[in-house]
Amino acid sequence: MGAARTNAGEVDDVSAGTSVRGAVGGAGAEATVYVIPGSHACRAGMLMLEHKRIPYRVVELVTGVHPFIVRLLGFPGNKQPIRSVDGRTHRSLALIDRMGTVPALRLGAERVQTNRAIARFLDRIQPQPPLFPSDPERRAAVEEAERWGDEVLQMAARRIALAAAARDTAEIYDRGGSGRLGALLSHHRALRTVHGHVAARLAFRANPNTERKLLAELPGMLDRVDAWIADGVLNGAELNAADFMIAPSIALISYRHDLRDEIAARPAGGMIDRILPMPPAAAAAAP
Ligand SMILES: N[C@@H](CCC(=O)N[C@@H](CS)C(=O)NCC(=O)O)C(=O)O
Repeated sequence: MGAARTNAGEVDDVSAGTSVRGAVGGAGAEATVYVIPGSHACRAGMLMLEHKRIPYRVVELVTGVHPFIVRLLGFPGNKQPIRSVDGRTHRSLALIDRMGTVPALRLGAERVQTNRAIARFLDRIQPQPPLFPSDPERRAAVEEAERWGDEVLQMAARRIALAAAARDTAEIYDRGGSGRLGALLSHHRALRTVHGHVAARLAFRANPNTERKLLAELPGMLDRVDAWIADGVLNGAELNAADFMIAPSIALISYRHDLRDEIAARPAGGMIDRILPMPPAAAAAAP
């Protein structure tokens, strides 16, 4: 089904988290997050758990069969499609959405899917530190950025990265074997290539035509992120749910050699350096 590891090495203060675990989940309850390797969406969920200092176990599922596995694990999936490509949800995407997406979080008896639901669930069970500002106006601004990060940027980032990887993995950092989000799709190089092709063609329609349009839209999307940073909605003193939603998508786009410098030169580049710094071992893989 997948490989399990704890994130003990990744959370600064596991002992602080242990007491939290007892408080939120009852005796023995442990947070488990089901993911696929290198997923920007999954990293958003993991970052929120780390923000809350809730220790969690990561179970990596095999990419491609993961929607079926999360369903078998008792997650409900989505009655309505939650994602679209070029303004519509085609049949294979609708099927995957119905089966269910990752990140999928299990904590005690609770099972929560989608980052927006996970953010609200985490704020409910453990209010501190918050994922949303308490001031209603500032909260509305963060929620707007979070929604855009979920509905627009997350899919655009996935398709922009997939379009390059499906053409030639040499177009992305370390051929997708390492980077800010780790190895993408699979830890095995050959499988990564296969998954990339299948995802690009079947699920996400990432091809030279759609890529042209996405790349034309990218500067506007990055401007939007930079404007939110300038307004203090993103990358402020206290990070929030929108930061954790958006930073992994920018990090994924920056795997592309041809886009990395443009991102690095922007405030959005500073944001990913703060939230998702390049792991030292991955930096060594730089060309
Ligand atoms: N936007 C949702 C969905 C996340 C999402 O699309 N997850 C992907 C992994 S990156 C997934 O499970 N996809 C199923 C598939 O496309 O096969 C969220 O942030 O929770």
